[in-house]
Amino acid sequence: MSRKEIKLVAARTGHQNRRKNREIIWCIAFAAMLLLAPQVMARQNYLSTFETTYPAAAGSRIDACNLCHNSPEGGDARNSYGLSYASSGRDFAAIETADSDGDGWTNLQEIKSLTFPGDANDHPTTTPAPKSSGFEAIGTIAALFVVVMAIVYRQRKGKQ
Ligand SMILES: [Ca+2]
Repeated sequence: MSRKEIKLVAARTGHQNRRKNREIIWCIAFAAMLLLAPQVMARQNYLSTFETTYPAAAGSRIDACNLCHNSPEGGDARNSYGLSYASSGRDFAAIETADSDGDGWTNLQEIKSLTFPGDANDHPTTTPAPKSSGFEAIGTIAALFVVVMAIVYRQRKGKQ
């Protein structure tokens, strides 16, 4: 094999490796989006219903994933209010008179006061916690997309 042939084979191998890397990155990005999408979809469905049921709470600090989940990002275990909501057949009105977190305030009183009905440490007599936007999952997807695009851009630039 001549020196020219060796260089040609090396260039081809390098090109194939870069192509494989790019395919792997796209697969990881696609898998990540598939994993995160159902969480975001669930959040939007339930929160849309919540916003329709309680328009005054729409866009407030409790209009977020931790209305029903333990963390502001959602997707983790449900809190006591989320469990009540699930066991009611996903009917917010049916659990208005209940006190899901046992803090002495009904769920409806808490929602009207914009405190979390699934957090016993947050009720109408406490100082409101900082607002959670509930857009963390969307931010994560956007950040992941930017990182993947930066990697692809660097690989393309390095190829030229
Ligand atoms: Ca509470």
